[in-house]
Amino acid sequence: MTVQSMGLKQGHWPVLYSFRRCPYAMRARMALFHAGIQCEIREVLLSHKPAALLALSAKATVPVLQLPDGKVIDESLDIMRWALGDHGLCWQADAAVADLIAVNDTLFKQHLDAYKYGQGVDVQSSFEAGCVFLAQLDQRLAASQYLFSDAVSLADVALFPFVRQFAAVDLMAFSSLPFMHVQQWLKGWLDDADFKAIMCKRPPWQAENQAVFLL
Ligand SMILES: N[C@@H](CCC(=O)N[C@@H](CS)C(=O)NCC(=O)O)C(=O)O
Repeated sequence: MTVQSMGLKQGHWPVLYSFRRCPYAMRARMALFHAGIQCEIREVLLSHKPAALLALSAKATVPVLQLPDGKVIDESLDIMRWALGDHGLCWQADAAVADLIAVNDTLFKQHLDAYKYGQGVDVQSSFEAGCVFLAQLDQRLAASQYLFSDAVSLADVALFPFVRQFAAVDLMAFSSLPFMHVQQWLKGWLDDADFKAIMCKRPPWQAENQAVFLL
């Protein structure tokens, strides 16, 4: 779907404040791209957040989606649900899916940050704690191609950017894990054409520049 088919004039499409490497922003971009929702991408430097972003959302995290009617969605999962819900797409997104995403966004994210940034606790114990979650994912992926079935679920798209980040801390350590299914699943996402498209590099957005980059 294009902005034109959504009945929008050029310049009146959704605007996504995003950060290329942020896993929350990746999952939002994946859903928007999958739904064919053309929007303007404003690449944000987290160290220099633009005033326009701060004015939209006091919590000042990315991603933030501003709709042409002025509505603001500043949680990645809400952006995904908006993109998919409003456009009749069918990634499984029931309570079980939401529960797994919640574990990812709380426990796994904590272990990931501690492993990645060596925060406080021992890096090795954070790695091992993260692996407990990966083992659960591996069990699921041994039973089906994706986390809940042989079709993509919201959880697959919501989680893989975090698993990607975990893997990237130490690729050798990740590839040595006995989690063949997770490794294949992640590789599938990294090779995915939509993922390659949403990872396209863009210069940081500046209010005074007129350049518009579309997703
Ligand atoms: N719950 C939020 C979390 C978003 C989030 O924490 N994003 C990070 C970047 S990966 C951020 O913007 N952090 C603020 C900062 O670094 O100043 C969501 O799902 O959208």
